[in-house]
Parts: sequence; C-alpha cells; structure tokens
Amino acid sequence: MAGDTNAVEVNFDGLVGPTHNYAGLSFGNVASKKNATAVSNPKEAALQGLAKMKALHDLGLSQGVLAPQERPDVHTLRRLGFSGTDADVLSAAHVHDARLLATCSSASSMWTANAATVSPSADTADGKVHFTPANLVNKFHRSIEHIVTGRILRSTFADTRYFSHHHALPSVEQFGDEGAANHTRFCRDYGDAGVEFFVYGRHAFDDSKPAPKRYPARHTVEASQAIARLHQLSEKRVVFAQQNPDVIDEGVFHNDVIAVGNRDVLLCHQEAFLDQASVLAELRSRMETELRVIEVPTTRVSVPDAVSSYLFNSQLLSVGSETHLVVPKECRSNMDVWAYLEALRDGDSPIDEIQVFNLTQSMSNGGGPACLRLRVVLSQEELAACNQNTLMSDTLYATLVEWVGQHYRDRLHEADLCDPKLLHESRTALDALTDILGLGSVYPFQQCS
Ligand code: SUG
Repeated sequence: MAGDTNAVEVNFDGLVGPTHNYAGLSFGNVASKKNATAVSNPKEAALQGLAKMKALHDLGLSQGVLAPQERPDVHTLRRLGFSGTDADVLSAAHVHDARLLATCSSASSMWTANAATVSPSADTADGKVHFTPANLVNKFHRSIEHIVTGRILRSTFADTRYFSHHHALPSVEQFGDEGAANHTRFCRDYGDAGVEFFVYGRHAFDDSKPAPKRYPARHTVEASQAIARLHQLSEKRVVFAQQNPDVIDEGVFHNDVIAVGNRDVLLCHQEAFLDQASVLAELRSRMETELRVIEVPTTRVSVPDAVSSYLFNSQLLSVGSETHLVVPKECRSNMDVWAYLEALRDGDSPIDEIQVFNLTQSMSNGGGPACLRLRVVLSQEELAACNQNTLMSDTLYATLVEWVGQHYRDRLHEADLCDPKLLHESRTALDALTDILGLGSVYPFQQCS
C-alpha cells in the first residue's frame, strides 16, 4: 500500500549516562563478561556516541537523542530494604553485596534498541505511532529501566493525536521482551504499510520447541505476539521467526547481533534463523515489493567473528538514493569481515558506502552502532509534533559536548559506584539535561524532592 512519501526514519540514540562502567552483568553477552572489572571512561563513551549522532545528522539524516537514566538507582535499592540517607543506602548496598550495587548502577539504558518496540502509523489500525517499552526481564540491571524509559518516550512523543504509549508487558520470563533489537520493518518507502518482522528466542508455553542450552533466550514468541496485538498490526503484514538457538549459544543474545534490515534490504548471517529458508520465503510472500536479501555464508564470516566484530550490529541507512552501512571499527580489524564488507560495497550489492565509527566504550559491553539507536519512522506531521529539543542540530551537539565535559568522569571502576559524590554528579548532570532536552521531571530524584 503506497503511503506518505515524505515519511522518514529517525534514529533516536541513547546518550551514555555518567555511570557507564564494566560490571560483567550480562550472561550470554560475550563482551560484557570478557570486560567485567575493566576501568571505563564515561566521558569518552558519551562523546563517542555523540560523534556518531552528529555524523549521521551531518549526512542529512534525522537524528534524535534519548536521555539516560538516574543511576545509581537508589529508589530500587530502597525497595530492596536499604535505608537511611542516599549515602547510607549506597554504602550499605556496597558492603552487603557490591554486585547488587553494580546492577543498580549500570548505564545500560544507552542501548536504546532495547528501549521499546515502535510501530509506525502506516502499519497500525488506528493510524498512530505505537510504543511499548521493553520489560528486559531477563537481566535485573535492565529490568529496572522500563518505567523511566516510558516517561522519556512520553516526553519525547507527547502529542496523543499522533502517539500511543503502552505499558511494558508483564515483568515475567514468559513475556520476556527485548524491544526493537528483535524487531525489523520492511517496506519500499518508509511511509508505506510495512511488514513487521518479530524475532524471538524461545517459546514460553511450549517445551517441545527448540531452545538454546548454554545461554538464555531473552525474548519469547508470546511477548512478540502481545506487542503485535497491542500495536494493532494486520496479521497479513506480520512475520514471527525463531532465532537459531545454536547461535544464541555462541553469544548472539539479540537478533541485531546477527541480522539487520532497512526498507527492502535484509543483511543476515546464513545461520541467523531457525529454518531460514522458510522464514525468508514467508517474508517475501508478505512483501508487496521485492526483498533483497544478503545472506552472509559461514565460510566467509564465522558466527564467532560476527559476534566479536559486530558486523550485523550495523545501521543500514538510506542516504538520498544510496544505502550506507554504519559499522564499528572492530569490523575493520577483522580481516575476513573487512574483506567481505569491501566486496559487498564494491560488488553488485545494495550497499554503496561503509562508514566506520569508534564506539569502543560501548562495544566493550556488547553494544554496537545498532544497539545505540531506536528507530522511529515518522511522517513530517509526526516529526513536527515530537519534542523538537531532542532532535540533533549543530547547537544541540555543541551543548551536549559541553554538558558531558562539565559533568562526566573519565575513569570509573565498579568500586567507585558507592561514592556519594558520583550520585550527586549524576543527578546534577541529569537535572541540567532535562532542561536542555525539555523533558520535564522524568527522574525519581526530581519527583520526590
Ligand atoms: O543487554 N550490555 C547490554 C548490551 C545491549 C546490546 N543491545 C543490543 N544488542 N541491541 C545487554 O547485554 C552490559 C553491562 C555490564 O556488563 O556492565 C550490558 O548490559
């Protein structure tokens, strides 16, 4: 179905928060475990993320910013029985169990591909853009994100004439939802009704179905089906597919570590999906336009190389009439991956340009270019209705670089998380940020004072 020809994809990147650190919190995510206890550099992390946003803005793309969360999360620590002043809470949690304090201090909301699932108005029965924050229930440090994520999304997309916000799904493993990292949308032009592709890791209510053995499958089919219902999607334009459980066991903890799609292009590894030939056939049968699939063979790029280079955690972007692939610099350091990418660019593939970014601070926690962004397809009217302060511009970039310079540390270790000065610095930074982005009082510390 042809739609609004002026609709655009806006990438809303997560701003890295002041407590960015390496705590090894994500079992099944190889980089997170490998770098547990390393010293992080929050300032560099935030600037690396901002540099990517600015570069994409400079290419003429629409780029937005989503604010980080309040961390350490004293509110959650109080729910777990720690009391006294905020400094008492931090110190008691640290003495009792430093790991628990680390789980309440992660800057993991930077990976906004996990913030929510978004369905554009061209796909939904009521013609609104639908948002469901992901419950991220598989990892405690991430399961405490969705309430504030929901508030930030409501402040960014406030106009109820255009935007519909749902609560996160029930916070239980049966409805484990990891958001847009497991969701792709195919179409010819962004404003056309698209085919929404939901990829899940396991079935919660059917033990007979295959599941990974070593690492957790974070996302269930039941969660994907619930989102499709909430977002009022047409059954004719939805495809559900199971991730290959064997690749989850090799460290592919989200689908966006093994596949990426944009408009009519799908770049995926040969081993991405269970029964891949049928999945691709079903996608093709639902599309009204040709689906161009680049299936990367194992003989060219092994699954471990895909995981360490994050080749598939790239952004496929439409830049004018060209398609650009935004990859992390780890792709250039891997000979097989880089040779494959060069051949793609120089050969007869849909990919015209490759852009390489240094995102090492995020990458060391298993977060590449695609993890850092939430895609929101908007008509021009919807774009005009969203919070304009959150849209990247030369001025906003300069303001945020200065803000980072003023508030962020350049060195952080897990042992620093109990420092009450860090909490104070973080809250001061976020208070200033809510003014810059015009968000209102979205944080717990702003609501109880
Ligand atoms: O959920 N890492 C994140 C990385 C998320 C990447 N997102 C996508 N693939 N879309 C995660 O595993 C590590 C935190 C630590 O170990 O300190 C972490 O949460």
